[in-house]
Formats: sequence, structure tokens, C-alpha cells
Amino acid sequence: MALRLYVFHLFHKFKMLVLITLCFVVLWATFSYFVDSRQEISKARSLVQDFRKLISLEDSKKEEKVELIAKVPTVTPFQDFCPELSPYLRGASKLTFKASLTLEEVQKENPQVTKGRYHPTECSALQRVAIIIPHRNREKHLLYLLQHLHPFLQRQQLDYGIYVVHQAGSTKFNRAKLLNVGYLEALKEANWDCFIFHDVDLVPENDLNIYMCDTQPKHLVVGRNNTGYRLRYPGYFGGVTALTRDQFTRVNGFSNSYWGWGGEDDDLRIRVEMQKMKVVRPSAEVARYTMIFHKRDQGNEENAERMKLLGQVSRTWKTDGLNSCSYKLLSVEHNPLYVNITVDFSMQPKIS
Ligand code: UD2
Ligand code: MN
Repeated sequence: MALRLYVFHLFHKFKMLVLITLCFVVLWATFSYFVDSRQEISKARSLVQDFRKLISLEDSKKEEKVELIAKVPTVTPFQDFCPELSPYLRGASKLTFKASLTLEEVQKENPQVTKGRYHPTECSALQRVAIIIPHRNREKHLLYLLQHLHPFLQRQQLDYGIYVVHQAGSTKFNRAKLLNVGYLEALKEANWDCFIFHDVDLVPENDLNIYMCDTQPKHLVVGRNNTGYRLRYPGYFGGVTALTRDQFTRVNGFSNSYWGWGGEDDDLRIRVEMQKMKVVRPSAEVARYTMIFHKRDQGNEENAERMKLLGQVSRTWKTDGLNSCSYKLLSVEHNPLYVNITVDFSMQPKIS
């Protein structure tokens, strides 16, 4: 009986032990579950925090970037200069002149030109060049020239502006005086380094003929289609010439006294030579032009006085030129593709 009681007692103790152990296991499991989940939660929390940090970092970077973009102007003053030779040059090109061409079409082809001006955005142009075109009653020629000249100058990575100087009325045409007006008016708008005096009917055939000024006055037309692409005579300085501001002021610009056709180009060459400057030209293969066919215009008859005037240059150049160029400015219109300057010379003394 005592033994049975003893065994029963032992069994009861064992049961209690098992129960207590079970309780401990359950308690431990619950505890460790909570601890684990707390760790998981804190891990997850830190993960989320890290992610948030990352996102906010990206955002701040984006903001920084946006800020940077906003601060960079289209042309920075510290932008690199364009290369000596533009990578966009093509050399000789076949020119076409479509009879039905309109100004709207040429405007559409040149959306980056505003008020006759353009500058490259990828680099800082080597020279600021003003193209001065004397004009009266040659609208179709002007259209063809604009169509070809804009892309040509852009391929050369120039900072340029095109100024068309229009002579109003029916007074004898004065090409040289119009070019002086163009020079004076263009300088009121911008600090141009180089001036290209350009006939309206001459279209350059090769973009290696660079429209920049040289250390000496430059003659850009060696040859043209209707003269077999040969230099007309050794001292020839007509059609298209490039002079820096300094070179042009040293010769006092063009003479204002040549009314009608001829002589004014030779007069400029004499002025250049008198200042001990030397006319330079690009190579004959490059300096080629197509002159759009035309007859002698009404109001631009041959100037019979031209030989007499040419004989007086050494006496007259100092007082006849930029410093005596008086004119009546009728208007300055900023068209999309060119600045149109209209002048009246009818009050000026003229030799008939
Ligand atoms: C030559 C010269 C030119 C000039 C001229 C004599 C060449 C290639 N050109 O041209 O530079 O020396 O002889 O003055 O050698 N113009 C008008 N409307 C007119 C008249 C003339 O717009 O009614 C302008 C136009 O820009 C024209 C330029 O003046 O291209 C020269 O006149 P031109 O073309 O009649 O003379 P051209 O071809 O003999
Ligand atoms: Mn001509």
C-alpha cells in the first residue's frame, strides 16, 4: 500500500514537472516569437527608413539638377570656342533655285533664326559677323540668297546677322553708300567683329569659303559661273568682301560718291592699298559663286564719272566715306530672316 502510494506520488510529481516544462516551453515560444517579430518589425522599419532616405536623396539630387539646369544660360560666358574648322562643313554643293520658292518656306527651313540673327549653342563662335546686302527691286534674288546663306553660315558655326539695306525711291542706285549705311546701322545693334559686304545675286557654292575676317581685307569671289570661275582682273574687289571693323574704319569705309553702276569696288581697293593693307583671297576651288542671271537694272546705269572719281581717291578718301555718310533712315524692320533697313538718298547731291 505504501509502495503504491509512493508510486502514485512520484507519478503526480512527474506530471507536474511535465506540465511546468510545457508551460515554460509555451512561455519561451511566445516570448521568442514576440522578440523575433519585434526584431523583424525593427528590421522592416529600418528598411523602410533606408528606402525613404534613398528616395529623398534622389529627390534632392533631382532638385539640384533642376536648379543647375535653371542656372545654366543658353550661352555661358565660359563656353568653349568653336573649333577652327566646323565639323558641319560639306565642301562643294549643288545649288538649286526653285521658281516657286516662297519666303514662308525659307522661314520654315530656318526656325532657329530670329530677327535675322543666329549663334551656335554648342560653342562660342570665333567671330560675330554682320552680312550687309545692298538691295532694290531684286526680291527673288534675295529669297534665293537667304535660302542658301542661312544654312551655309550655320554650318560654319558663326554668330551672325543679316542686314538688307534697301534704297527707297527711284534715285540712282548707290551700292557703296548703302553698304556704309548697313555698317553704321548694324553697329547700333551689336558689337560686330567682321563685316561681309555681299551682292544680293551671288550665292556661294562651297562652305569651305569661310565667312570670317582675316588679318587683311578679304575678297571672297575668285570666280563665278558666268565668267568661267576666273578672277576678272588682278585688282578686282567686287561682289563679296570681308573687312574687320578696324580695317573698314581705317579706310573710312566706302566712298559715298558713286551713283550708278561701277567703280565703287575699285575705289575701296585703292583705299585698302593706300593704308598698306593687302587683299587676300581663298583658293580658287573654294571661292566659287553662282550669280543669278540678271540684266542691268533701271536706275543703275553705268556711271560715266567713275574713272574721274577713281583718279581722285588719294585726295578724297579722308572726307568722303563713313565720316560723311548722311542719309534719311525711313525704317528698320526686324523680319524673321533679316533686318530690313530702308533709306532715302533723294536729298543727297548726285552726279548724273
Ligand atoms: C558687279 C560687282 C558688284 C559691283 C558692281 C558695280 C561682281 C560679282 N559684282 O556686279 O559688286 O561692284 O559690279 O557696281 O563683280 N542692286 C540692287 N538693285 C539694283 C541694282 C543693284 O539690288 O537695281 C544691288 C544688288 O545687290 C546687286 C549689286 O547691287 O547684286 C550689284 O549690282 P549688279 O548686280 O547690277 O552689278 P554686277 O553684277 O555687274
Ligand atoms: Mn550682279
